[in-house]
Amino acid sequence: MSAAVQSIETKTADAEQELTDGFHLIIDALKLNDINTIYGVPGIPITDFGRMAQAEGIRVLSFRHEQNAGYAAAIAGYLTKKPGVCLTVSAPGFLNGLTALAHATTNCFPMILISGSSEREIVDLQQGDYEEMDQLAIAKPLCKAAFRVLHAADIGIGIARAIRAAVSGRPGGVYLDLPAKLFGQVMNAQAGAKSLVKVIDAAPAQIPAAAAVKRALDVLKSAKRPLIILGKGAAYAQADDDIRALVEKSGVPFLPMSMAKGLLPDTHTQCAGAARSTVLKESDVVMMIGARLNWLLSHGKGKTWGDAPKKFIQIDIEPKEMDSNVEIVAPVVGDIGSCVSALLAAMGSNWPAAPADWVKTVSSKREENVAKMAPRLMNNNSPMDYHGALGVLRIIIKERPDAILVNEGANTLDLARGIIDMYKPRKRLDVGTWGIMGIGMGQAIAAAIETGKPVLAVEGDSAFGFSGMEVETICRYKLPICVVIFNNNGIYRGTDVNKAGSDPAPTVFVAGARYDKMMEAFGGIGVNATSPDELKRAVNEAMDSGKPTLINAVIDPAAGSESGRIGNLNPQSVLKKK
Ligand SMILES: Cc1ncc(C[n+]2csc(CCOP(=O)(O)OP(=O)(O)O)c2C)c(N)n1
Ligand SMILES: [Mg+2]
Repeated sequence: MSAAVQSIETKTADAEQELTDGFHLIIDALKLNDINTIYGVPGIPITDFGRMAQAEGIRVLSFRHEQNAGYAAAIAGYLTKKPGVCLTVSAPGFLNGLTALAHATTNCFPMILISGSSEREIVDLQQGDYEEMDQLAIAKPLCKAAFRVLHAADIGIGIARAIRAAVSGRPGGVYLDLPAKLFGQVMNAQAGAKSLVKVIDAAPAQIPAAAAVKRALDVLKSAKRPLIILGKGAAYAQADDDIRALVEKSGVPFLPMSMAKGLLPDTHTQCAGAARSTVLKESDVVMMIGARLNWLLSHGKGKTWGDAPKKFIQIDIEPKEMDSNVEIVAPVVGDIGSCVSALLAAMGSNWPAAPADWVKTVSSKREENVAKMAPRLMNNNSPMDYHGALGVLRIIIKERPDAILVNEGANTLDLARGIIDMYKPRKRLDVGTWGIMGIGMGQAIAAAIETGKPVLAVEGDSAFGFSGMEVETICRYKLPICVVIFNNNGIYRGTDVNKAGSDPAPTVFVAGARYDKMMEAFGGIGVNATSPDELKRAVNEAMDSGKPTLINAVIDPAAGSESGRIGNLNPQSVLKKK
């Protein structure tokens, strides 16, 4: 090589070293803030970004549909208290991710949806650009905050704002719009490095007022029939030891909401899970910790809550949550960890025992219900009913309390929630506030990635269908996930008939489908299980091996009920009854 050529090459290399660009600044900003995993689907304008992020050591998990990547990011946020990141292409990919963003916001999970977008000048003049859409405007009503970055020098601030918005106060979804042009924008590397922001104390503690804490304890102390309700906000807080200490010091029966199961073991002597209707009806003071009085708790009023007057104490980070449905006599506003530790401290060392007659009433009811259920869980019928199949899964989770249980469906969800006891915090992931179908494979994948623990996904056959293609993703990344499909040939039941024509009824699927074959198509293990014994063997094998497995569990098509436990929410036609 001649000296002249060498000198030109060196000069070019020096010049390049002094430059950075949008691609690298985004990667550096994420890494600086300990965001090391991205869930997404590639395409214009983010394909190269994904490659570069992977090359720079970020784990980039490529899905088959953005909605599933979004659900993965949302639950990653819930499990880690860091925003889960979902990366999509413009318009259609963005829209596919948007359901997950809205779901994250509704469930208070920190998540950032990052979408590439088209040329601003063309989009704003509506001149028909490639995948033209005003994504920022569309995302805004569905998330906590939405930002767009136009200049490479603002990437650091843009990502810092997105992170802070997602995790501070009540967590939720954030949208970050990155136009295609931004990725290739160059700037001086030193100035670029300086423009990055490491977010300090992203979710600052919010300490409750001492007077609010005292008021809450005075109300709790006055109770004759107290109850504590734990919501997934309490599980999110990762204040597990203090929450357990508070519940145990009070001696008060506690009721875990679905994803709060395991915060204290469901087998704990104070757990009122199996006496739910009794405690809701008969309690006189209810302390809610990170739980909301929405439809899942019948809005805190009506038949479910009985006739006796009730006083509500509510612990929540969001002041607007108070009085949302009924009067809250003792609001305690702050982050759950700070509130629970303040309550514990103020309870002192001689907190009175919970009223013994009430504790006895609750535990007797619970024992009665558990005893009633026990024989139903031991049947070995073939085809299986829900109870026989769930009876064996219940034992498997008892023997493997570290495993993560993902659960969706109608009957498959409601019955599994009631039957499968959880023993550790944040081990049960499910459909959340909306009762959304489709979270299954995304949650299972993120749970395996974020925790490294084995995952058991218990899925209705309809529920599974919403994210079923991600079994390829599970096989590709060789994740320790065992999917069990409760195959009853349909939605709620597989027995409906269309009396008016030859099309199948809207709630039924192909009878006798073999979902296990789907897994085999991608090199995973597929099993067809027709009895609880077979199911038990197959699940244990999968959990031991850690190999991607899908078990088609054949359930009696007549076993379920319409809409599982929430059939009462279906509107009724007067005409139908004529
Ligand atoms: C996104 C979304 N679409 C539709 C529904 C309505 N839905 C509720 S449960 C359910 C499926 C229930 O069937 P399956 O998963 O097979 O459970 P099964 O009751 O049969 O055990 C559907 C479609 C929903 N909750 N979410
Ligand atoms: Mg079904």
